[in-house]
Amino acid sequence: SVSKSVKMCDAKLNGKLNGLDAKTPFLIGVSGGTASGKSTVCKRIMEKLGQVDVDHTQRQVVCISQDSFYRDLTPSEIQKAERGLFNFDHPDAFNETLMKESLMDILAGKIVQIPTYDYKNHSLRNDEILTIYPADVVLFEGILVFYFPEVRKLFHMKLFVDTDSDTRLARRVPRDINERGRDLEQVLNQYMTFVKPAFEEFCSPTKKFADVIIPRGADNTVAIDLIVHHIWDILHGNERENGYKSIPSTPNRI
Ligand code: UZR
Ligand code: MG
Repeated sequence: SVSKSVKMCDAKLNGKLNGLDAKTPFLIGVSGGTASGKSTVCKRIMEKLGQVDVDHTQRQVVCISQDSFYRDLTPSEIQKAERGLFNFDHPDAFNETLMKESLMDILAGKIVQIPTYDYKNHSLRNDEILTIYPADVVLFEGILVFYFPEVRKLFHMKLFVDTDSDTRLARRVPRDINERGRDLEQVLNQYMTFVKPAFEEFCSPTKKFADVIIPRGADNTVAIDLIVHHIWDILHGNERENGYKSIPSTPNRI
C-alpha cells in the first residue's frame, strides 16, 4: 500500500502538471458534419453508461451542444437569418470565449448554467437554461468543437462521426422542415450556400484531430461499444491513479 499511495501522489502531481485538478470530469468532444449523428452517438454513450433514467442533478454523464454557444445576433443579422442568408456554419457565428470559459469551469468542477438554443427564432432561450452539475463524464458535441485550438486542447478524448454527405443531407432536409420550421427551398439553398462549403472548409479538416473516427455514426454499435468500454476502463480501472473522477457502479452500464 506504500506503493499505492506513492502512485496516488504521482497521479495528483500529473493532474496538476496537466493543469487539471486531481479530480476533474472526463471531457469528450464529439464532432462531425451536420446530421452526421453526433447527438445520437452521445445519447447511445449515455445510455450505455446507464445515465438516461437518472435525474439531471444526479447524472454522472451529461451532454452539452455547441449550439448553446451561438453568439447573439445583431438586428440586421437576425433579418438575414430569417431569409436563410446568415452563415451559422462559420466559426464566427460562435462565442468562442464563452465556450472556452464554460468548459474550463466545468473542468474545474463548478456548477455551470448553459442556455439552450431555439432554431426557429435563431436565438438563445433564456427561459430554458441547462444547469450542468459537476459530472464525471461531459460530452460536448457540435460541428466545430475541434476548430478552436483553445477549446480543442481541453478535451480528454476526441471523437469524429464520419457519415457520407448524401446521407447527411437526406437527414438534414426533413429535420429542418419538421423540427426547425423551414421550407424545402430555403433548406437546400442554405445547404448549398453555407452548410456544404463551411463543412469542407472548417469542419472536415478537424477530423485529423480526432482520436477515434466513427464511420456511419450511430449505426456503428461496435465502435460505440469499444468507446464506452474504454471510457469505463479509464474511469474505473485506474480510478485513483488517473486523476479523473470515477463513476460509481450502475446496474445497466454496458
Ligand atoms: P447539427 N442552424 C440552423 O439551422 N439555424 C440556426 O439558427 C442555427 C444553426 C444549423 C446550422 C448548422 N446551419 O448547419 C446546424 N445552418 O444547425 C448544426 N444553416 O446542427 O450539428 O445538429 O446538424
Ligand atoms: Mg445536433
